[in-house]
Amino acid sequence: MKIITISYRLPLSIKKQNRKTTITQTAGGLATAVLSYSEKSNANLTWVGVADFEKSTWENHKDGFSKNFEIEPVFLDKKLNKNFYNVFSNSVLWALFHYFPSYMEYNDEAFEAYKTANQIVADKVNEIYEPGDIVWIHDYHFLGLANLIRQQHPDAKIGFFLHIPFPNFEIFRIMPNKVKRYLLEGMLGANLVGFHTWDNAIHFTECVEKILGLNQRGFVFSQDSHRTKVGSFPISIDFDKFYDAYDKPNVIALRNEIAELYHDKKVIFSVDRLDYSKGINNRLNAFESFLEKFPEWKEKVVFLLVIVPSREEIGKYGERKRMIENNISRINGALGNYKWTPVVYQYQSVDFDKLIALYSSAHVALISPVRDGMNLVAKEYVAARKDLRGVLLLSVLAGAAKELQEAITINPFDTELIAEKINLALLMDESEQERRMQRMQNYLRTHDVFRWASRFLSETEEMHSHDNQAQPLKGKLKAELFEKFEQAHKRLLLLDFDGTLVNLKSKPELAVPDDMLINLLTSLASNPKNEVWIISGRDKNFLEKYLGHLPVGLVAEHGGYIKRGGWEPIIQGVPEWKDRVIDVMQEYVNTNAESFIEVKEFGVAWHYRNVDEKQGFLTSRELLTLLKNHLYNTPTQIIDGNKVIEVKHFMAHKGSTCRDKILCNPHDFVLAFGDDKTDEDLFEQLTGNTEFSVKVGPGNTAAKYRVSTVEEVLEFLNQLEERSVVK
Ligand code: GDG
Repeated sequence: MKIITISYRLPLSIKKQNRKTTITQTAGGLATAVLSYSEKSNANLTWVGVADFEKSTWENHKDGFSKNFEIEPVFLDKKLNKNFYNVFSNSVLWALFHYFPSYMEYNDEAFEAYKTANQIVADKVNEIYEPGDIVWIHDYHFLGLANLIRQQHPDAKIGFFLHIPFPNFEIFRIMPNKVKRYLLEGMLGANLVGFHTWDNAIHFTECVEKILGLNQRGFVFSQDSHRTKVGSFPISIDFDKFYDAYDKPNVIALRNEIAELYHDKKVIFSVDRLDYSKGINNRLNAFESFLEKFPEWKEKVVFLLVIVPSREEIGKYGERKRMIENNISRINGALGNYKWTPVVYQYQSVDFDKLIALYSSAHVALISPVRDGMNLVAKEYVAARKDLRGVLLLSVLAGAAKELQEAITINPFDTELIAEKINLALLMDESEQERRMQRMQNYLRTHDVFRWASRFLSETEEMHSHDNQAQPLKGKLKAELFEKFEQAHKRLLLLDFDGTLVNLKSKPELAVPDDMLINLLTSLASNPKNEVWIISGRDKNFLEKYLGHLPVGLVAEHGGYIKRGGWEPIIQGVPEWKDRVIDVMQEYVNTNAESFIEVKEFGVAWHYRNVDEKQGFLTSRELLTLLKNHLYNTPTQIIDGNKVIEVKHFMAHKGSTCRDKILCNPHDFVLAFGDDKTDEDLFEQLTGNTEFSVKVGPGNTAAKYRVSTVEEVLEFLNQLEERSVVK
C-alpha cells in the first residue's frame, strides 16, 4: 500500500549555481506530516506535482539526491501551464474563493487548460495507482482530479483537502454552469472532502445541494459509486519544530542582533506572500492611524514588514506590489525622520532561523488578511514564543481565528479599532501575555500538523471502508435472498407505493394500481407466512380507495397514519404550520402554473414534475431555503423528493412508525422496497441479519440492494409469490 499525495508544487528545491544543479527534497509541514503517517502505517509515499524545471534536468539529476519518498513530476506544456495555473487557478479560483469577484479573469480557454491539466495529472496518478493505495489531493489547482481518478478506479480511496476558503453560493454561482458542475462533481469524486473550517464545509454542501441537486445526510453525500463525507480539518504546524528552534544558537544570535538594533523600540512584525488577500495595505493604514492616534509611540516602535515575492507575472500582483510600496514610502515620508523609519520593509524571503528570530523578537504580530483559509504564520508565531511573550493580533477573517481564541481579534477594515488594539497590545502586561500564549500553545501542542494529517487520512480510509454500496439485486445475491425468504416462517414485506409498485405519473391521481398489481399483492398476502404492508406517502383516502379491500396493512402519509383493522393517526391534532406552508407554496404555484400543491392531513407537498426542468429545479432550491427559514423551530421535516418538495410532521416518519408498529410483530425475515428519500428512514432501521432493503432507481441510499425500475420490483415480487405458493 502507498500514499499518493498530489499538490501543485513538489517538495523539491532546485538550485543552479556555477552551472551546477543541486536538487534537495524540502521538508515543509505537509510533507513531514504525510511522511510520518506513511511510516506509521507501513506505507510508501509517492508525491505527484507539476514540475517547474525542465524534463532533462530531472532525467539527469533524479537519482543524484537523497530522498525518503518517491517523486513523480508531471511536465506541462508552458502555454497550457500558464492558462491552467496563472489564469484559471490563480486569476479565477483564487480571486473568487477569496471573495474578490472583480479580480476574476475568466475565459473558456483557461478553463479548458485547467481540465486538460487535471486530466494529465489524473493520467499520471492512474498509471502509478495500485488497489489499496490512498490518494490525497491538495488544493484548488486540482478540483477536478478526484472524479477523474474515480472514473478509472471506482474503488479508490481518495481524500481531497482545500487549503483556501470555499466561498458561499452567491459568490460560487458567478462562474459559468459548466465550470461549477465540473468543479463540484470533481470534488465529490473523493471519499472525504476537507476544509479548514465548518463555514467552508457548509458553503460547499450548500453549493452542491443548490447546483447539483444532491442532498446530504449528516454531511455525507451518497452517489451511485461511493459516498463523500464533508468535514472541517483545520491544518496546523509542526509545533515542536518552531518551539524548539527558540533555543538554536543561530536563532539566539540573530535575536540578539535584532534586540541590539531596536533596543529602544517595540517591534511589530508581519510576514506574508505578496497577495491581495493578506490585507497588507489595510495593515499599513492601521499602523499609520495608530501613530497618528498615539503619537507618544513615535520613534518608540518599528514595523518590520517582510513580503515574500509571489505570482509576479500576474497583473493584480504587480499592481498590489506597487500600491504597497507607495504606501510604505508615503508613511515613512510623512511620519518618519532622519533618525527613525517607521516601516522597515523587505521584499525577499528570510530563512527559517531568521524567521524564528523575528517571531521571537516581535512584541506584536500583526496579521490582517481580508480572507485566509487558515494562516499558518499566526500559529507559527505562537509556537515560536517559548518565552511566552508577545501578543498576536489576528484578523477574524482568517481560519486560524476560530482556534486561537486568546489572540486579540481585529477586522482588517476597521483601521481605527486596529490602531487602538495595537496600543493595547503594546501595553499589555507580561502576565496577561503569558496567560494568553500559554493557552494557545497548549492547544497547538496537541493540535499539530501530525494530528491533522493522521485524522484526515484515517477518516478517508474509514469513509472508504464503510462504503458498503447497495449491490445490484441479481445473480447470486438474488438467489441467496430467495433462499432466506423460503426458509423463513414469518416474513414482513414492506412496500412503498409510488415509484416502487407503480411508475410516477404527471399527476399523483393518475398513478393507480392495475389489476395485475392487485392480484399480485392479494396473492402474496394470502400466504399465512407473509405479512404485506404498503408504506406510502399518499393520504389515507387514496390508499383506502385503491387498496383498502386487500388483505394488506396500510401506512399513509409517510407514517402519519396506520391501518390495522381501522385507521389510527400517529399524531394528534392539526399541525399549526400547515396553513403557512400552503401560503408559501401557493405563491410558487402562481408563478409556476404547471406546478400544484397536494394537501394531506399531516403534510403539504409542492409538485413540480410538469414545470420546465431547469426552471423547476432552480425554483425548488429557493423554496427549500425559504421553507427552512419559515419552519424554524416547528416539528416538521422538509423533504427534497423526486420533483416534489414536501413538508411533513416529523413524527410522520416511515422509520419510526414501522419500527414501533410493525417491526415489533414476530418475524424472521423483512424485505423493504422503496425509491424516495422517506424510504431511507425505513432502510436505516433494517440493520439485522434477516432484514433486507432494496432501493429502486439511482441515488442516495442506505439500502443493501438496488434495482433499477418498477418493472424489476414487480418481477421480483412475482418470483417471491411463486416461491410463496410452492412452499
Ligand atoms: C495557503 C492558504 C493556509 C512565508 N514567508 C516566509 C516563510 N513563509 C512561510 C510561513 C508559513 C507559510 O509560508 C505561509 O503560510 P500561510 O498559511 O500563512 O499562507 P499561504 O501561503 O497563503 O497558504 C492559507 C495554508 O495554505 C495552509 O493550508 O493556511 O490560508 O492561503 O509557513 O512560515 N518561511 C520562511 N521564510 C519566509 O520568508 N522560512
